[in-house]
Amino acid sequence: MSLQYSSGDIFSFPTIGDERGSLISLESEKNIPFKIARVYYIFDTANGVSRGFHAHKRLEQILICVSGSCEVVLDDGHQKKQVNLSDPSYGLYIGSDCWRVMKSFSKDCVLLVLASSHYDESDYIRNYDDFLSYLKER
Ligand code: T46
Repeated sequence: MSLQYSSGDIFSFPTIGDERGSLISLESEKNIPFKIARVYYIFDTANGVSRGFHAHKRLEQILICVSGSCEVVLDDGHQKKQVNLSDPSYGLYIGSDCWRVMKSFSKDCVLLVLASSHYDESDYIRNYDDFLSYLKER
């Protein structure tokens, strides 16, 4: 667990550019603060759809909007923070114990996610009241 980072932290990735265009390199435990175990991407999101509505008990992730734009609302049970993602050179860190909702996807949005663990449904808290109870019990 990268305890020095908090959900909502923004990572800035150096762009390597030349006359051909741009390139960004992401490396485990270098500019990404954990070992990358899984990569997935969300695209072709239907108009008006919001996703997420869950928290994770242990998972750490970096979200990068590599095309288009979307908004992410983070909620730690006390405060909400909204982050707009529209630049592939920035990544949004989300750690454990953070409720997230992704919304306002542009038609061309491709949201790339780097995750610290393999997919594990038992790590999800998918009910908001359960999330609040989980925070209280810890
Ligand atoms: C998160 C946000 C940012 C898999 O089989 N493997 C996977 O690696 C993932 C991520 C999902 N799935 C299955 C589980 C569901 O049956 O794909 C289906 C859709 O997943 P979900 O409804 O959880 O998708 P989102 O967009 O609400 O949430 C996803 C991630 O699940 C979640 O960890 O933080 O993106």
